[in-house]
Amino acid sequence: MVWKTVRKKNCPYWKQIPMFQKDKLNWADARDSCSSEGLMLATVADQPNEVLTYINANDIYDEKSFWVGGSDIAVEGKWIWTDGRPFDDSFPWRYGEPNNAFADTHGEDCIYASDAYYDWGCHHEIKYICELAKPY
Ligand SMILES: [Ca+2]
Ligand SMILES: [Ca+2]
Repeated sequence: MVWKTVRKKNCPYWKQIPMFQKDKLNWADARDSCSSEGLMLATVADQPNEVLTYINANDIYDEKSFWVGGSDIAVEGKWIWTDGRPFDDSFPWRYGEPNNAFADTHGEDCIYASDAYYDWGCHHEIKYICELAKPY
């Protein structure tokens, strides 16, 4: 995951932060929204716990649920990142997740970050995290 480098006003230090987006979109529209700005829906494979820590340690927004770039849309139960990488066995899913709830209707094929990671129906509209598409 490539984080945006920012510096707060009057702060001498640059720091790396995830790019949290405030608008609420379904997963596919969130992915397209990131793409339209030359970004990618965030692949948090390398720093999953750092992202959770950031969400929960910072007063980002009231509702702390954000789409990130992974899904099992193609093959149920086979989670892959939008950059094509598979999920590690050690990925910090919430206990009991992913559970593909509502499997008889829409199922849960997209992943969001909150206090942990959950699968959820891709049609829900929530905030999301983009990342830079390439290192710089
Ligand atoms: Ca699923
Ligand atoms: Ca779930």
